[in-house]
Amino acid sequence: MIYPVLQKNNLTGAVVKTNGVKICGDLNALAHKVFEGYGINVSGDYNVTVNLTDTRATTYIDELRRLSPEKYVITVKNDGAVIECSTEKGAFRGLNTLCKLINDNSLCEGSIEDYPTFETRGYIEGFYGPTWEHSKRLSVMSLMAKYGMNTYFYAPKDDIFHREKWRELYPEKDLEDLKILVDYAKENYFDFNWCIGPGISYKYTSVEDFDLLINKMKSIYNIGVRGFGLLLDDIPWEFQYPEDAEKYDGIVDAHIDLINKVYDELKAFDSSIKLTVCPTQYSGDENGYYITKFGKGIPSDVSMFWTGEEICSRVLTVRESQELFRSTDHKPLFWDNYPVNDCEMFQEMHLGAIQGRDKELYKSCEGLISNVMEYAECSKIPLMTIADYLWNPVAYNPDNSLNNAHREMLGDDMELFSYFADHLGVSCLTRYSSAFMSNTLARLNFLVSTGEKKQALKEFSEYNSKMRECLALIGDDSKPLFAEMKKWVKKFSMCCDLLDAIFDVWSSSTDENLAKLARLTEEYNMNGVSLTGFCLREAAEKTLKLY
Ligand code: LTM
Repeated sequence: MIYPVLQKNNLTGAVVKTNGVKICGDLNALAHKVFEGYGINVSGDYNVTVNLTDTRATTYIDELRRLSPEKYVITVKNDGAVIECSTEKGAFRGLNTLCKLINDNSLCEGSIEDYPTFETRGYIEGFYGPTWEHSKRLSVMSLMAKYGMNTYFYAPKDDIFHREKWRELYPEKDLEDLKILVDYAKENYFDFNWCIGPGISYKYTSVEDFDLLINKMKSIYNIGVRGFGLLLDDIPWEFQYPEDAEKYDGIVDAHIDLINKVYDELKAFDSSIKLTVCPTQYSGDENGYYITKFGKGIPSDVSMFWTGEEICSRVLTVRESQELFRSTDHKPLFWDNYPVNDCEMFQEMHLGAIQGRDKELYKSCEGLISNVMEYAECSKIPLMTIADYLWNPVAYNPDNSLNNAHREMLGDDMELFSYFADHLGVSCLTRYSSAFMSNTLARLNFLVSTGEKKQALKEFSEYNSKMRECLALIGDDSKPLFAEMKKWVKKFSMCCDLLDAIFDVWSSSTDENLAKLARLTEEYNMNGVSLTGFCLREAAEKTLKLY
């Protein structure tokens, strides 16, 4: 099985064995690059032909009633496969699929017709906290391109040239790194959007500020960027300068004026430029005064971010999306605040699969952009599930998608890792404790209360050994993924100590064992890092009372 799930998979014939491919047809260099990226030998004898053909079959999606440059069709025969598509993007997607099938040993005779359901699928570095290292940016983008995402927004709140020093141009080195990222995005068929958030100090009546803003955008245009974001989130609702308050009726009027002026200036400069904006009210009531006026006041082809009914929304629904369109004349471009874990969420680690987004959301929105965590390696796990959902929401299954993400990141260690990850359930999507732990503790309690203490101790000991095995795995901080999770690994280690202490009291309730359990319980409760919730505390506290 490969991910994202293919839309129409008719690979039902005999298994095709390849010992490497021979690349023919169009886009030879691209095909070489993709196969080599998957470690597939390109001096083999299995013919792979890419045909660029702009036909109905390669461009039109019947089910969605729209055209897509990313659609492709693959025919697989015993002696070769043909990828048909209308653009390089389509070829890139088809080649990725073929590579995954070969590496998964699931290439069979038959055909595939595949295309993305959501048009805009991507992520934003839009969080507060340490910005991603340059190398991490490249690494995440490369992986997400393999999973079919196509859009990236650069908007780190802690890049001072994005907000505080928005008037200043980037230092040379920063600009060089940005250019590398912009070029990398092109190679990976990503639309790159660079964002600026001037609102904390922007003077809406100042010609000088306007010129500085445009000048900054042009400096970014010069490194190849054609997508821009003007973000007015998390800025004061009140005017900062008396001249602004005098000129405009309200803050929304100033925002509309600014956006229209920026848009006109950019379009006059290069009509291919794309603008996305984030309003100051970006969640909640779709019919509020600000957002209604804002949406109707800005050009209809400017994209508008929206985070849903909440800043970090448990669900995103067709209903709210349609309502926003009705009130603002803009389909939302969802800024999905998952897996981000900044601000008040800094003690949580969000590794779960995306859920709670309507399967038909694509019909009423422009797309979905996920706001990531400051932890780039960790973000890859939920991002893969988001990419799966966006490509094929009908076939999306959170558990299967998450399993695949674990396999991608951890290979053979995926099972052990999934036990650990199960303890990190708290996020805006769900508040559940670890199912693994609560089921185990419930079973142990049951055994004890029905007089099966010996069996309970046996199972408890097995469980604790498993937890220790997990700890040994994640304790290896030479691995980038685990290095990012130190805080949660430490808490998991406390969790293992606490479980051992409960076990010791169950085995022998000496004063010494009870005192140790009391101390570890307090230490565990005092540590604010979010791991399992209630069930472990309950087990510890009940043990202290009962023994
Ligand atoms: O969500 C938006 C539009 N803005 C900020 C983000 O920068 C931040 O990462 C998230 C999560 O805390 N919340 C916001 O309000």
